[in-house]
Amino acid sequence: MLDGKKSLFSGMQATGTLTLGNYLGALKNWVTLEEEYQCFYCVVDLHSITVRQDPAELRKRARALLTLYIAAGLDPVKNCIYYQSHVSGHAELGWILNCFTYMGELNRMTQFKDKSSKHSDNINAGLYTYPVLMAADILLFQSDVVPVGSDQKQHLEIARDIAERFNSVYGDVFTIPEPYIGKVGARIMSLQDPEKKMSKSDENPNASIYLMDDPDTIIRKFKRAVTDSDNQIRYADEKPGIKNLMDIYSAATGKTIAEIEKEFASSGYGDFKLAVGESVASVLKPIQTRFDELSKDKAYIDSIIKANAEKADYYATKTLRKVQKKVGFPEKIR
Ligand code: ATP
Ligand code: LTN
Repeated sequence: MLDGKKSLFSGMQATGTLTLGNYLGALKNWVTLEEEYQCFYCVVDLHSITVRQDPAELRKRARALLTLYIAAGLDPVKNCIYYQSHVSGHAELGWILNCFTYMGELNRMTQFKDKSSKHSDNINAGLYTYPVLMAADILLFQSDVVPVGSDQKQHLEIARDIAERFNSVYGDVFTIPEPYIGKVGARIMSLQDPEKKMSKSDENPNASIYLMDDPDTIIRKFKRAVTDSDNQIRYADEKPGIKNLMDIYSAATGKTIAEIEKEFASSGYGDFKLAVGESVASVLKPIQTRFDELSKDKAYIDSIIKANAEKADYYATKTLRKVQKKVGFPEKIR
């Protein structure tokens, strides 16, 4: 809770171009939550450097991501949209929480295992303690809910464990956050390997739909999507490719799986793939147009970055002061 309103935090890394998975699994849900919650949406650039980045490229992508949050429909006055690196409380609370996290807990994190096998030349301590910084992000804003895709569930659990551990020593300092995982689109799979999640860091561009892909590219990628050979549009675990396309179509059109099965009862994969492609292209079109307009308005985006960093810093500092006092740091003489 913050100022009597339920609070919400979420973030994305500027590690690549956002995919349809990021949109359907996270961003799309975010837009519906701004009335009910005090919302903080962060571009988590501190997290991004757990993998080596080109500095100019990171800065560019981070700004594009922040702009995309707005283009996707987040009102930057109602929602606090900002860069993690502009609010030093994230790193400061992260350090304190490191001292309340066990190595055994971190050893169990699947994202660490995945990322360290992908980046075996750079298994750094930041990659290992990533979930602690993520816990700090969430707890800094006394977040009640955290909307994420299902791959982040394990990180949410550790954030709750850390908060409960801290509270059990020092009293009720942190709100215990709940994950908010949308019903449709929580796990969009790769178009080339439907056993794997669609990911912005996938090397194969045909595996992902990027939010900035033009309609022809989108339709072509869906046409090439890996499916099976029985040519029936049926939602079943043994048909992961078709299941994924049905999930995407459902999230893009609002139709239920039963409605989709009925609609395509007498169609083949070709027609279905085309319909999925067209529905996705039409969902993305207005976001792309808005993104292009916003990107040209440097002064407007700068004003949002400045105002929201101040707002986020205000709330972050409030929690941080409380935590510093609890753990026994001396008060600053002002
Ligand atoms: P990376 O490839 O760099 O690990 P990513 O594509 O997995 O990135 P993140 O930045 O880790 O994306 O995630 C941003 C948000 O999007 C998170 O809430 C995450 O759960 C959600 N998300 C990511 N991929 C998917 C997906 N395939 N389906 C649904 N949600 C997803
Ligand atoms: N780990 C998340 C990004 C992230 C996040 C957060 C999400 C960092 N801090 C706090 C929700 C809340 C990811 O990789 N998707």
